[in-house]
Amino acid sequence: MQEEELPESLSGQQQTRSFDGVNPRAADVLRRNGVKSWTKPAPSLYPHQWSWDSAFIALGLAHIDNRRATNELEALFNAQWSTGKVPHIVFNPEAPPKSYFPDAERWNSSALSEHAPAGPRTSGLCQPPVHAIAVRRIWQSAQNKDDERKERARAFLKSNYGRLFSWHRYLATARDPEGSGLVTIYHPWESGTDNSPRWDAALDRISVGEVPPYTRYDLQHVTDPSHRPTDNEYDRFLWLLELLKRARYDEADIYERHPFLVKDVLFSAILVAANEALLEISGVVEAPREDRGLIESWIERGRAGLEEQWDPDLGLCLDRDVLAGEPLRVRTIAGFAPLIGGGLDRSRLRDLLRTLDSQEFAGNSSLRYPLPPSTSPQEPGFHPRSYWRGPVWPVANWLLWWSLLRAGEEERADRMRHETLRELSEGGFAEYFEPFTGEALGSGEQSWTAAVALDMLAARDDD
Ligand code: 9WN
Repeated sequence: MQEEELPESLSGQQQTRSFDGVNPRAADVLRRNGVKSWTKPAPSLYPHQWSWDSAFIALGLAHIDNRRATNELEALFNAQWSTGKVPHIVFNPEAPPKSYFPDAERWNSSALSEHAPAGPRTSGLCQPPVHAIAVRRIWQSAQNKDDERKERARAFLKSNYGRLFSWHRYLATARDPEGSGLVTIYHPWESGTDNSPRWDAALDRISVGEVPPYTRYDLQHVTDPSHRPTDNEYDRFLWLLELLKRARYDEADIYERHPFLVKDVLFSAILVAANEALLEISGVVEAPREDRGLIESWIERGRAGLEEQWDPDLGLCLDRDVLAGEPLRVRTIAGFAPLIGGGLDRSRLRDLLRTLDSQEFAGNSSLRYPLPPSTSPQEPGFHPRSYWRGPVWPVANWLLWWSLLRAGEEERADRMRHETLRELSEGGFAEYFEPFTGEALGSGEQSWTAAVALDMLAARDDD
């Protein structure tokens, strides 16, 4: 890769530098974390396959090894439930004992639900649907390769389109019985932003019952356990899991009595963007016309649902607590959901950019790099070192960077890309970063961090 020029708006402030070393280092992380046909999110903290991690990993792998990228997603979709749900964890039977909790035994999915796959053991939850976006990247990156690789990519799209479609249909129906365009989550783990203050109010309302005894193994893999979710939060997480098991993971039952039902705007916006990708994929595979009509209607409904959740005072989009019938008024990166959902008019785009550039997010003058903290430093629930309560997460930067590009905001997108790569080239491929110091936190050698770096680096060559 060539020496990279800074975007014009940055050139006065910093010296031109190159990210030459980032690509091979990122590729090495993915190689080292590789297990047979899929990739661990991190060397020891996360020894199984995680759903949205795998989607980001495939997005990065698409630039260096298309076959590994397709294998990654196929391994995940081999564990899809018959309802269409793609589980948030597929357990690795060869993971060391006592390495991650809750384990397959605790979820007990296949014994409790006829919809769980009989083979691979899985959790009973799901995570944001980045997968179709990764599949489209696999297709795009094969376009400048030889005919054989193009054909292989087409065959991959054809054999996986049905799985993607049923995954999105599950989200549009079982997870949105109201037809609101917004996805309901049953557990903070489904949001991917586990202990973000987004969920504090909804979790506080829950009275925790008897949770069977458990030992947390996550705390032994991190340098400072106080950054991980607290024991109090874990009790709530585990209590919700018990309730899902009592409902035998039955959607209607869960919807009737589960105490945590939240319309997650970030999840919903990713679904809208993924539906745009699916629409394109449906064209490549010549899917039935009815499918295309349905996907288009999901996109439209999703955008309308996000618009309903707009808070003009905060200049952000808010999650909605279904049971309390109220928006969850917390300023986090999830509030930029409409940018990710796309299709915005100029004035809504302007509103969102104003918030993004403000002191509340990337414009905060104390930041080490002008990158949005996961929670605004002006929120009472902000914590600069705690999981999703303030640190900068490179995958979140990727989502915003990619969405800014789609919105035609190239200069801002370039800045986001450049600053993310700068942070990674200086701090390594950590799980997340302290926003004011840039200190690398959480697990080191996090796969999706390496993967988004690969995708950002490739943007200069491919786009
Ligand atoms: C629970 C794997 C996953 C990510 C999530 C992140 C974290 C798990 C945990 O790690 O969640 O699913 O144990 O904290 O919050 O986004 O997919 O990297």
